Amino acid sequence: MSSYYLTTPIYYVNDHPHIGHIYTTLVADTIARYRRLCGDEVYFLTGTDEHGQKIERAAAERGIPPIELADEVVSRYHSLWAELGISHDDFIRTTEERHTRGVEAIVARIAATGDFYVSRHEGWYCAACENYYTEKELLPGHRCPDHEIETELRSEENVFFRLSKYQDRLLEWYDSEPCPVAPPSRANEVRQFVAQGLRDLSVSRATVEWAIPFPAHEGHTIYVWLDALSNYITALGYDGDEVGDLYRSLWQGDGVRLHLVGKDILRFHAVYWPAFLMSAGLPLPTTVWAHGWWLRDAQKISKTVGNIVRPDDLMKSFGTDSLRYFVLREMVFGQDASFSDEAFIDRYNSDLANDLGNTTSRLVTLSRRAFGDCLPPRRGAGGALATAAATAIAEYRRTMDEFAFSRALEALWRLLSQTNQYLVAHEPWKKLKDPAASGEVAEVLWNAMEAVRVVANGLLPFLPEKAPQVLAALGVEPGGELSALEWGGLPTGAELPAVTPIFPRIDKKAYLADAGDAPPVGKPAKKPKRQKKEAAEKPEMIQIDQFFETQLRVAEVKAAEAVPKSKKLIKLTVDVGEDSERTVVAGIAGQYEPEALVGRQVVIVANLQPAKLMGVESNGMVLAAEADGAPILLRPEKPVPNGTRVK
Ligand code: ME8
Repeated sequence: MSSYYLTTPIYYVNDHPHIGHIYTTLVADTIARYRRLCGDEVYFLTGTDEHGQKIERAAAERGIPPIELADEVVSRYHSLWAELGISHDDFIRTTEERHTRGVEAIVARIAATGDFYVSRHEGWYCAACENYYTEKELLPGHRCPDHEIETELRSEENVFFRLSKYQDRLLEWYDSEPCPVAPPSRANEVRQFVAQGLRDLSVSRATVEWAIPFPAHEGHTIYVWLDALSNYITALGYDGDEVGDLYRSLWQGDGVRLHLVGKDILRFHAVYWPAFLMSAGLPLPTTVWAHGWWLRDAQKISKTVGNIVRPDDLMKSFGTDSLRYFVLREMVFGQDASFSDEAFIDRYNSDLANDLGNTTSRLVTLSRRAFGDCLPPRRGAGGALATAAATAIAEYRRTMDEFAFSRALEALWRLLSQTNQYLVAHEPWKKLKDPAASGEVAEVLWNAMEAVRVVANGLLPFLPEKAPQVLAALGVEPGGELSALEWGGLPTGAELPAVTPIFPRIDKKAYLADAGDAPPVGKPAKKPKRQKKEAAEKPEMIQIDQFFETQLRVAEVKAAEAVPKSKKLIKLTVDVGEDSERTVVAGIAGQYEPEALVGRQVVIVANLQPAKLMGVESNGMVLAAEADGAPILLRPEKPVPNGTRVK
């Protein structure tokens, strides 16, 4: 068993987390979960970067001590990581004593090699990067090339680190096999930067108090990046000569030492950090992997730029696994990607609700119907679908090893689509009542469900909450090893639980609508105010049995009243036949008076999950045609008995 140590950046505590921080951490978590399935001894570290001017200033603006701000943001990180199912082994804070001790030990080792000297320093300082720039690196107006904010011209006496001394060793390191900086385009950038010549680096600050004091240099504190980067080994118990077991096995052993970072901080990880380690005579990371940026309006999503996407709304509305799925499917790892709510909902509806959720529930429904609430007995060796699964598994494993997460997910979705084609070719739903076809139905359903089981096992690193639910729907336990991906793991004839929706469809219009309360009809998700956008939606094709999963019935309105405090909603009491009445809430108040509705027949969706609208529980949805944004109610051409099925 080999060790696999992986880290995220430690995040600044000057503000609460946003989608960018979530992304890196989700990627790390997905890798950690995958490597555990591969049988590696995984150790996954994340944490927070709490010193420096940025934090000092943010706390001052709030009128609180920096540690109070840090405690507040750290608790947000802890709860967010718990909500997202992040499976980290440790969370380091740079204000912890174990960290401070380790940083002092690293600084002492660098000092012992003679790589520090004191000199006067003048440069353009960006407080957001905590970094000096030369004039030619800046944007017009002396603005920071990363944050685009104005920098300050500063002059101070600093301790310098002899970075220039490590230029050749760094270049040699980049040329080692396999290249320790990835992806290759980023390795080239770093190589070019270093090859141009390195200037020594100022590693102390005379003006920043919220930092670790620089040993032997009174009045100076340690540069926040030297402090922060050290977390990767202080968290393992690096403490000078007295190193702990974790450090020994994970940092000195021959396993993987992987730093995942955004491209904004590649230089710190692929130039400064290895140079510090070389100077201190300590082992280097095996890989620094820099991913791209999440953009909004073509700009990096960032606290400093102020165009952030907060995860809370999305997670509350659609569940954390859907966010995990979206970011890993949508971003080609290494490149930039754009975040939008629309893209999020489209992906959710087409991939999760339709391809994965509907395929699973259709198969379970068919199997329960044909085999007395059980899985079919196994027949045959799987044929073409087993071959397709073997191809998908091989592609999945190869791409997971390369961190090509979107391609790994594509491979699984290709198998889902092949499964659906296989079902369409065999049409088992037409043969359920034919005893002579029972063997064929068993074979087709078993194979299709086995393919979905394989997909769900492949999804375990991505969807730690939902993938086990898909497996449970198929009557199987999640596999703890990668071998669970092999064809043949579905039991034969085991009992199947009744179908419950795993990925309920999102009403995109309702979510995106800029309305105060609810959309005209239907079940709205709880939503923040948003821009109304009409997107040309491609219709998705469904099977006839999917349509029949929706029960449409004629109902008669027995009573109607406006919902208090709502401009749009009317509460209807409807009779759906056999003397059964229920409440349905409809967003039609702009077009209809409640009294005019009494006695009228309408068409409702009768098997919709109940939903609360403005505090009133709605048990169904009234159908209406939408003309110029206004709902026009449907009714049968002539009266029919209440409860009549519409198809
Ligand atoms: O830089 N897209 O912390 P930080 C993708 N404390 N990823 C993004 C992103 C975006 N728009 N915005 C942020 C720091 N990230 C230092 C790190 S490590 C020793 C010290 C992610 O809070 C990405 O991983 O600014 C980026 O590198 C990191 O958050 C920066 O987080």
